[in-house]
Amino acid sequence: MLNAKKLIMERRKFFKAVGLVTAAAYVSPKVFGSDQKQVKDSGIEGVPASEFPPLPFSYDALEPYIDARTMEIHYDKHHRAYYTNFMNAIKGTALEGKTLSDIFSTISKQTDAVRNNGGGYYNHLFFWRNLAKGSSGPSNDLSSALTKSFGSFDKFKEIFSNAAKTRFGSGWAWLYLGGDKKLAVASSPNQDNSLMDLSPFKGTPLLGLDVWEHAYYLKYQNKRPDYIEAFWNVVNWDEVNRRYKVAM
Ligand code: MN3
Repeated sequence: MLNAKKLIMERRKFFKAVGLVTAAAYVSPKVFGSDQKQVKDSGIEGVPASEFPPLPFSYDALEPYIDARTMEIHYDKHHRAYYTNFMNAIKGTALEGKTLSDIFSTISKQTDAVRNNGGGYYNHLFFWRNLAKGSSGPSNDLSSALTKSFGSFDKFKEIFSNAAKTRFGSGWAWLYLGGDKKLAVASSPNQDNSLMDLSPFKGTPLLGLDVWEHAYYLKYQNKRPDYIEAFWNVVNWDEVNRRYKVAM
């Protein structure tokens, strides 16, 4: 496990590699996707980090909802493997140096290795930022939009939870902002996401939940609904609010 000092240093390297570089490389909104919708960058859709980015919290930060052992394996084995395999898959190709947004916008033309590992790399970066303990809740703006789209906040949670529960096999549940600026919920198989040109639903992801068994099996075994219920205790609403604001 990383000690505090190491974690801070890793974090600095990460912001240097991802935050600043991508902010500079990605000033204007990108147009992509078959429906030519504008999706604004929020930092992690930029050029892949040159080093594997650190986890933004300690392994035990989300206990008891997500246990330390699961976090360690999920981050250090699964996420790291997606990162390494993705970097190897784009090395020496025309994709090297391109933003993740650009790569995802032509993913139907790329290899399965790029699609699965690129998706896995991005989705987990996204997921870690989605998680925190003790965040407040949706902002007034997001809260109004959730009520408008789903009827109420509780109804949104129910719809999102159902999308996560009913995703057959491995995949993700998403809250995303469509090109029409309306909120919607959907689930994707494997490591696909709403930034990919081949996704049946497209838009800016705001909240994602990993429902691969590796995300919960050690603690919850076959009880995926219990893991989904626990997830609501560790949603980083500050990040969801921030992404919503940027995307709007
Ligand atoms: Mn995972």
